[in-house]
Amino acid sequence: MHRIVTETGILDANEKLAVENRDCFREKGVFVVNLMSAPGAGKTSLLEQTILRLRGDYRIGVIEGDLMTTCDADRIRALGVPAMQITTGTVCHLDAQMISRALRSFSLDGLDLLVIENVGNLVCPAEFNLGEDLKVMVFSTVEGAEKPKKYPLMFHEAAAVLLNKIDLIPYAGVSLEELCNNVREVNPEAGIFPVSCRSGEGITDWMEWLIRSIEAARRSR
Ligand SMILES: Nc1nc2c(ncn2[C@@H]2O[C@H](COP(=O)(O)OP(=O)(O)OP(=O)(O)O)[C@@H](O)[C@H]2O)c(=O)[nH]1
Ligand SMILES: [Mg+2]
Repeated sequence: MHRIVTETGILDANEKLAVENRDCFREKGVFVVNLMSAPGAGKTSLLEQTILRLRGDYRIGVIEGDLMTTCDADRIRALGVPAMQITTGTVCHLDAQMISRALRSFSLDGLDLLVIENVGNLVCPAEFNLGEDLKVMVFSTVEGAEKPKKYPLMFHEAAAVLLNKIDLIPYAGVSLEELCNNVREVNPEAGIFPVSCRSGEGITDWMEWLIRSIEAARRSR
């Protein structure tokens, strides 16, 4: 009972800060994506593919969340995109307060799109709103078709689910059809995009979806 009360308090406090972050993003006119996945599913690889295709038309910024190291921010900066690394130490997700603090030193001025790459974790990040417009999930297909049913929260929260590493499906023996059906069962509304960040297969459909989402948000502001 006490544990439930405490968790509710933490999530309520987070929600208030997430609203403040959202107001800040709206004021600056920046569209914000919270990119989540289990460790190593391909978030940074997807970001690299996305940046290469989008950077001519949209000004992009990235906030990276990891327990340790600046590896991912370094990969993004190498593409000429401003990136800030948040290192959480032992905390397995980003929360709204971490983003609020990061915004004190990371300028949103002139940005069209901010992508926040969350800490690699299949559960906790989905519980914490950051003030984003959209949550997007990357899932590594080789982890198995049953995972959406076993770990439903992130699949449920995501507006789009990218099923990455489809180039490895022939070796992993996973049924893409079964995986898609399981994602649909957990989240009938989500956009589902089978992709390979290695070969580039399927990335065009994801890009079209993302651009449509950015433009729809712009029109509604
Ligand atoms: N074969 C194959 N490998 C991929 C693909 N996408 C990513 N990888 C590889 O998977 C590994 C992890 O990719 P990352 O992009 O670093 O994954 P991540 O989700 O950002 O990882 P964390 O930030 O540590 O959680 C790297 O070795 C990538 O090269 C893909 O589509 N196919
Ligand atoms: Mg990464």
